[in-house]
Amino acid sequence: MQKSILILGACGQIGTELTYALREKYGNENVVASDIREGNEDIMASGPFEILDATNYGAIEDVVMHYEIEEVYLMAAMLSATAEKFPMRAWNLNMSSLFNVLNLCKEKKISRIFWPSSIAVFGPNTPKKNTPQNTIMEPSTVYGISKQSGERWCEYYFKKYGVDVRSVRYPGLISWKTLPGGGTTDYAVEIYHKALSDGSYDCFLQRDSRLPMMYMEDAIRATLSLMDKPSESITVRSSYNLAAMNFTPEEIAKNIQKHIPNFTISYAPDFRQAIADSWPNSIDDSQARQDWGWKAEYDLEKTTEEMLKNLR
Ligand code: AKB
Repeated sequence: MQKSILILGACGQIGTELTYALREKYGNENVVASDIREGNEDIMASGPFEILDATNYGAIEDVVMHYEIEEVYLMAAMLSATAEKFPMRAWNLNMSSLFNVLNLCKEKKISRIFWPSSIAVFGPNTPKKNTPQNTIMEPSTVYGISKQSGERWCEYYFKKYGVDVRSVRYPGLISWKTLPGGGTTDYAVEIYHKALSDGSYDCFLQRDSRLPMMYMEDAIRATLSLMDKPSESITVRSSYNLAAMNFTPEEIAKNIQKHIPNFTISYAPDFRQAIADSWPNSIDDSQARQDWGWKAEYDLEKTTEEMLKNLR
């Protein structure tokens, strides 16, 4: 099937792998990667690449018109830890980029949008275990507030203007191809790098902080699968809960020790501990399973094997 696609934030942690997957599926020339600055050379060389600021409506519109774009994946965002340091910049980036793509779709310049939400939409008063699709949402972080507001706007644009926007609440994502930047779940990637380079890791979360996580391959598969489904099968237009595994820093360390017996971990919780404490331990994703057949394939065991094998 032919389709022309634009990815905003293509050089980030998810954007990079999404670009590879979409180019593989739809052909390099049909997938325009863009970012605020030059980044991953492979992404820039393997297909069309544009320097694009996701907060600039006019600039996005020009690229959309030039390449006759049908679908936009908006992956540009400021994540939880960085957003606590720059609240207004985070709010501006996360919200204005979303309004830009929602409005492009409302104006019928594009026909479909993917926008990622996060487990950060939940807050301290949300049930922590098996957090349901519909529950108390009182996020206490800037990032979480922007994602929850974004979800409300997505649903509003769908109901009011028929905008075909689709979304999942990503848990912490683990990949070996790209490093994450500015998130609270980043420790679960750093730990593999440090285990191999130093044989030890000083974790910024405490030993028993349980958080929902997912291997990147699962996250990309979920994203592509949701975007492929007929509109009628999508009953959630805010954002779908999505789950794969959950673990604590101590559990991931023990798992790594099965492969690197001398690996040691120490704990020095910083400001990110409070963010982690406000998020769920595990997620109920039965709505996504029911509506579009979602099922994760990677558990912690398999993730550790893949991470260590590829990073070695
Ligand atoms: C973060 O830690 O901020 C992100 C997220 C869970 O959305 N990885």
